[in-house]
Amino acid sequence: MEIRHNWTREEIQEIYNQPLLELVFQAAQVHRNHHATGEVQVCTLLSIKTGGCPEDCAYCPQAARYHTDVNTHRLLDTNIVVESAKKAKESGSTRFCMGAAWREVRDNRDFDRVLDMVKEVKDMGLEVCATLGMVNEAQAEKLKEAGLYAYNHNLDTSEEKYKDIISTRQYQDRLETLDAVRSAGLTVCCGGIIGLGEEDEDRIGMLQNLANMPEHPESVPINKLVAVEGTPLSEQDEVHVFDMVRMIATARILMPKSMVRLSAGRLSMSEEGQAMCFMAGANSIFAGEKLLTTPNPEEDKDKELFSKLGLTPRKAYKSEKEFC
Ligand code: SAM
Ligand code: DTB
Ligand code: SF4
Repeated sequence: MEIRHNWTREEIQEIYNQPLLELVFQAAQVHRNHHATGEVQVCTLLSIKTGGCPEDCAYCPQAARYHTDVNTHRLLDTNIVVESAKKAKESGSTRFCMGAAWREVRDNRDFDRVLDMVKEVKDMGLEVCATLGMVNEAQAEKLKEAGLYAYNHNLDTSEEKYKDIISTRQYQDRLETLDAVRSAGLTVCCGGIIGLGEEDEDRIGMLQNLANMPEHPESVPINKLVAVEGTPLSEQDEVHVFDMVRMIATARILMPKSMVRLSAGRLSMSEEGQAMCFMAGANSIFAGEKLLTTPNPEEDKDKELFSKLGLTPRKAYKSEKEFC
């Protein structure tokens, strides 16, 4: 099947609103045609600079203006980051993602230190990803030169809903960073969150924006809100796991070759719920007991789940061409 970049709102609505099991069946078929089913990419996250962020993202425990009990810290020492990457590799991760609670990257010594971290982690044979807020093209190029493989920058929700969730920047700012990342030759990791109080229309709008990019993001993380006390969304009703399944399945059908990541929110999902997400085409997870600041399933639990489902971790830097 051809890879499309011209999906209409109506086509996506039709896919998304199908009876759930029909949708999962279709997504599983697309998944089989483009990926080695049973293979799941295992990624580890590390917050290299935590909290104190000037932005006001309503879901985020790291925004300085909300009173959350996140342990804030400045940029970690490079050797701590490298140690953590070593542990991640030993426990089977092939991708290491470093997150900083910055509004944007500045051309200062901290950025030079991040470039060193990227070099060292890349030399360990891990796919290195970073999520540092907004970047311009020159900064994206420096990251690429240092050996960065992917840059994470999410659209999070639809353009219409965005202003209800974040007031300190605009959707257009996100798109500009994504353009800079692409132009620098980095791979793009871009997805969003459900559970912000959005409508189905917003979910569909976000998926349309992702699927109609000139090149699909190589990774599409789908997060379920982890409601954190102190943030404006702390009292938000939890979304049903079937909504995650529906999002993942639709993303899989629209962007057949992308890695679709079952990201934040797994701790509140049953094994059966997660299995259904894998069936719907999710082929990547974050492993390790912590995401950036919130808990994630323990390593042993995930190993058990992989074993029960017969899933195996995917190799690093494996291209889909190897499958076809
Ligand atoms: N500061 C950078 C930025 O905003 O791009 C990078 C870090 S930020 C924490 C990365 C992504 O994590 C956000 O875009 C959002 O999708 C996700 N995220 C943050 N807090 C979350 C939460 N409480 N629950 C689920 N996902 C969350
Ligand atoms: C993404 O889409 N999800 C990850 C990663 N990209 C950086 C972050 C999830 C954060 C969940 C809340 C926390 O632990 O602070
Ligand atoms: Fe800052 Fe990123 Fe959190 Fe927004 S999501 S408050 S930009 S760390």
